Amino acid sequence: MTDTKLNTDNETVTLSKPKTAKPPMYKVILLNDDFTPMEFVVHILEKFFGITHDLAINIMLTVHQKGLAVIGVFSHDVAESKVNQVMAYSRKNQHPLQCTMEKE
Ligand code: TYC
Repeated sequence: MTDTKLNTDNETVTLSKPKTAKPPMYKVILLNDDFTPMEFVVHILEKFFGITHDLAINIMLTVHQKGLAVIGVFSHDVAESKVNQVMAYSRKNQHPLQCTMEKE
């Protein structure tokens, strides 16, 4: 797709850089706390993010040591759905695990 515009002499000129539609992406972030069991966090990462067991352990330990980690980057709707799933499942299991999203 090539964009055009009229110049001051009313001539059509081609814009050198066509605009491309680039939807904003969102980071899904997992936060550390002192109470959620490590195994539960690993389970969450496998269940809702399709992450392998070994990688899930690594990510969980990163959150445990550093306080937070980005789990993935998604479109707004997918990121929101992941956050809601994690929060609902954690509440259901009475864990205080926090998951949030942030524009990239
Ligand atoms: N810090 C927790 C513990 O020692 C484990 C944990 C890891 C909790 C990651 C939340 O997102 C988290 N049991």
